Amino acid sequence: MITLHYLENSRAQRILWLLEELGVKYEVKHYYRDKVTMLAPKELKEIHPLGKSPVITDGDICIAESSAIVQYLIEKYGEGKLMPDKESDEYLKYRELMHYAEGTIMPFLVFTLIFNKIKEAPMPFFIKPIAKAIANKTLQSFVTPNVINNLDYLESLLAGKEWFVGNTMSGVDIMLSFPLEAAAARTNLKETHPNLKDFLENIHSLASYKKALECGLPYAFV
Ligand SMILES: N[C@@H](CCC(=O)N[C@@H](CS)C(=O)NCC(=O)O)C(=O)O
Repeated sequence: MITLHYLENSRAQRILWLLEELGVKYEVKHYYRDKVTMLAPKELKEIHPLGKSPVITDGDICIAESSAIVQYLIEKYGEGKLMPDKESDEYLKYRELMHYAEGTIMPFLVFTLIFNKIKEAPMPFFIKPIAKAIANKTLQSFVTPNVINNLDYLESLLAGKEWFVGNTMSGVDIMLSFPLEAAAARTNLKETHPNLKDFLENIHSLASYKKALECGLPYAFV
């Protein structure tokens, strides 16, 4: 039996969506963030030493890292669905974007969160203007231009099409749902990146996505 270790308001939502899309039997174990630090509870470290979510167990197998989980589940249970043929050119794009979701776009979105938090963090009054200036400068000169560059790239991949790889839904769409939902929470995508906004509206209308929302814990990104 597959068990998904699911932390509230986390990347685990996309794994739940994948499990629903695959139509496999699974169970979900829920975890709650610390109300002050927002970190995961220590029980998650008993499942995997990193103590992050998502993590899945499947019999004796334990896998962390969303993209590794997505690939494992699709290859083991997908019966050919949700991934291109391994010999095709599309498979190369699929693999690239699988790595890209957590390896490139996510770090810039996390930097955005961290530098905005620094601006609001409690600190001695005489340090606050300096910390704020450094945070603003880093956001303006490095972080935000990179977020825009990545959103522009993804927007271009969806020109005239519904899914990121080929013309059918794949694991890449599932992987990219989280960074795009995180970006949409801060940006008016309808104005800046309409293809990405349409993509989000499309996936949010799927029965599998709606069922996953029902089975999970609060997910503030939708
Ligand atoms: N690259 C990892 C990131 C895992 C991760 O950082 N998960 C966050 C939730 S979205 C987490 O567990 N945060 C709680 C913490 O850091 O204590 C993945 O894609 O699975």
